[in-house]
Amino acid sequence: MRRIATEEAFSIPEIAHALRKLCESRTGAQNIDMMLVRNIYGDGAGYQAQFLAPLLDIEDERLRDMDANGVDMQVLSLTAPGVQMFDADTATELARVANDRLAEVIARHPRRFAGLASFAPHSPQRAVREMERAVRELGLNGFIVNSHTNNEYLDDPKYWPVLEAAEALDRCIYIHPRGPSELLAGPMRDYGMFAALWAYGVEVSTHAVRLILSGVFDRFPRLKICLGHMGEAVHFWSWRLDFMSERAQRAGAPRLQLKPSEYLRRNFAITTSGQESPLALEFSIRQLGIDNVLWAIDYPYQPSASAVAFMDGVEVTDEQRHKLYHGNAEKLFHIAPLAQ
Ligand code: VNL
Ligand code: MN
Repeated sequence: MRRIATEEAFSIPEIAHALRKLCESRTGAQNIDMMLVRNIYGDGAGYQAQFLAPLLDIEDERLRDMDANGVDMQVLSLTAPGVQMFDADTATELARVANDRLAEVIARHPRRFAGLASFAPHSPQRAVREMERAVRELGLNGFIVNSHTNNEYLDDPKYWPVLEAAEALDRCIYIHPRGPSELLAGPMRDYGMFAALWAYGVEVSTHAVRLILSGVFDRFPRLKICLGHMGEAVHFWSWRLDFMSERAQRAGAPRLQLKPSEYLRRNFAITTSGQESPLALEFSIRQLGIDNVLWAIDYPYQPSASAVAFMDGVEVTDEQRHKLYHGNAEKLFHIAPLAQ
């Protein structure tokens, strides 16, 4: 059984270095992303400092971990917050370097790695050029964006060129979490909620609902958005989103051609990164359809072994397991199927 893991994080020394500089230059900042960045890239005191080495390693320990756990391929993406905390010029340049590096690694291990391209949303025109280069010249498999950029979301018309490019290039945009935007962040500072425990899901689910309700999927009907962490629970709200959005439209919200639940089935795919609940998976398959659910680990933040054990063990048909483990990923990310 070919296993393709679809939300697997990496970084490069240039970006780790730039993030470390950011920690030093904004020491007083209470910004949640700075808490996150310090955790990994700061003075080594952060509780997540152990992730820095495995993020930077792609071809040694990572490949051994994949071999040991029967993971055939990782779809790599530049880890959060990506390039989005830097100024537009720095972000544009670092995205380009990260994409080049990614393409080089994939060229050396075409059966082991695929990759999602980064871009700097804060400079939409240059982002579009990088997206085109990433697909046409580098052959990358899709795009990654770490949710908001300077507290703005992709439904903002200034970002429509990015959505248009993704649709035209037929590559999905994977919306990965970062620390929540300013006004969502306040209540997330306590009890360890600020990142993967809770805040990440609030941030990305809010982003997804904004996209749906703004009507961008009527403008870009073939745009595909991928959400990790079992869809950040957005589809759990399908019925209520449908019901309440009708009410909101009657009260002046943008008119939508479809119901939110219909956009979720048509324009979204979700992955199981960092969510090993069989019940949540069963619900997701029934709500979104088996073709829209993909397996992921969230390496190195989550262990490969339990992610494999989870997907090996869930009670689905063989045909469904094939789709979850690789068939859907091959289609969504344009990965060549193995010769029969
Ligand atoms: C992620 C997941 C990041 C779990 C984390 O810390 C974490 C991620 C930065 O998916 O980016 O603990
Ligand atoms: Mn992740």
